[in-house]
Amino acid sequence: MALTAAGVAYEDIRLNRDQWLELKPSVPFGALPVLTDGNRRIAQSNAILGYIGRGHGLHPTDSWQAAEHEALMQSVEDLRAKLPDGKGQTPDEKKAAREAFAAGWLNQWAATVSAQIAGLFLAGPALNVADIKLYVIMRSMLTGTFDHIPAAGFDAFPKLVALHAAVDAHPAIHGCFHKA
Ligand SMILES: N[C@@H](CCC(=O)N[C@@H](CS)C(=O)NCC(=O)O)C(=O)O
Repeated sequence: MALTAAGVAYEDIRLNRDQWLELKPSVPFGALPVLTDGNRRIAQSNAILGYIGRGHGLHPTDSWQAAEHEALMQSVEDLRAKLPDGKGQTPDEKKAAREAFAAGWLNQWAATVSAQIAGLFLAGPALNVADIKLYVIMRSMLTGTFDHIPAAGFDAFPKLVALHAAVDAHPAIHGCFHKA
């Protein structure tokens, strides 16, 4: 999505399980995504987003503001790590853990992020890669990717709802999820 927003030609390579298991040992940190640019390779989604953003006017040029955006992007990785995955739990235990997470950690995260949104996007009227990062995690929650995370979870945070809607409607992003 960042490359699409940047207007860069790219190849999106998706792997099946066998292809991934073959590639995994050779990939930095043994995880995806990985960006290849010429003969160089970089892993970690936030490093990839920062690289694309800096090169294409989608990341703040002010060093402090860029660090603030990077902190927000990192908080999304924290969110993914904190989300109870239900392993070793009964369905009822998983449900309770997810609901407690939504009411607690996730609610606090949303309040913290919301307080940093200038509006419409994070830094004002222009899209940045951090907006895309926030959009993707919110979208997965709003579309029910995670059981027991209420779809109405962000309703108390109108700036988050507005940012999500603005990224979704952005001409460079809209086609990624919505067919014409
Ligand atoms: N912190 C990493 C997380 C990467 C990650 O969790 N990748 C998952 C997919 S979302 C993965 O490669 N899983 C397959 C595996 O570990 O074998 C990032 O932001 O890129």
